Amino acid sequence: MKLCRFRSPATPWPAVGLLVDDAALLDLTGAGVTCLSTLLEASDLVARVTELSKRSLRRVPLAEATLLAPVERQEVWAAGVTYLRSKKARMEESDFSASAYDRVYEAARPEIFFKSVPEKVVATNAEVGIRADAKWNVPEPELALVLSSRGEVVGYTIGNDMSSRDIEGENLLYLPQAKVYRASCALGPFITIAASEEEARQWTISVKIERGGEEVFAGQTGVDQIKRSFPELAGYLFRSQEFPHGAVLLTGTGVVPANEFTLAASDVVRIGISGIGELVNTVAVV
Ligand code: DO4
Ligand code: MG
Repeated sequence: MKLCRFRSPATPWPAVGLLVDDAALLDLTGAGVTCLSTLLEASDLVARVTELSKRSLRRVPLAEATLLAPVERQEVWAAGVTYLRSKKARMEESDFSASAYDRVYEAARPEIFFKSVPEKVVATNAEVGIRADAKWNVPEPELALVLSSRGEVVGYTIGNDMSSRDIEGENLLYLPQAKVYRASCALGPFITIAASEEEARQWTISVKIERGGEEVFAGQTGVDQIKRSFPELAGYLFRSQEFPHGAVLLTGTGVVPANEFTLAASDVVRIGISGIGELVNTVAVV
């Protein structure tokens, strides 16, 4: 079951939708559901959405809908160095920080950093940013855990943790600048619910980058390569802090292009996760 936020010619305000037959959205407004983060708080979410799916609600063809980022009031955080590939890439990027990456990969406490407030998250088909003052920029395709205020994993979406590798590599203390800037976080298009961690670990994550219609990078990994369990990551995020509206937690990247590669303006980044869909964004210098 896949939920989303969308607009359509008949609903120019953000509405909550349920994907049906892979081709249409059931507009949940008619059932009184106007806030996705409130719906995600339901203690019996799967039963509630199953019941909604049986109602005779307005159907909007997917082609007529503009999909919005599936966050409203949730802060977005990100875990890092959760895949061996990420640890190796960061150690290559900086002698200065290599031991920090090596240590955090093995440590009990994961790396977790703040990524975005919801209003700064970009949706599928919108532009993601590369910093004007950075020279080495990459997308980071990541599975994102959608967490309730109770810290439970209630769904999954696709995240792009856009990153400036030269800024990050120059000094670890520059990490917030490498990670948090205009249009540096994309999420969407759907939130898949009713999948266990065991099922999600069978999904593949792929990324394709196109430049002028040609593919300039393609890579793939599996969710099963994430070193830490989902409750472990969520548990650390929720230590000593509350998220009254829930939170989104990106789980780290396992696909890193070769060191010679950097994104350019107008590149198209396509991130697919088999159980969720495809997040597509064009790159712009910001
Ligand atoms: O510490 C650097 C960031 C790590 C990260 O974002 C990742 O592994 O995905
Ligand atoms: Mg990342």
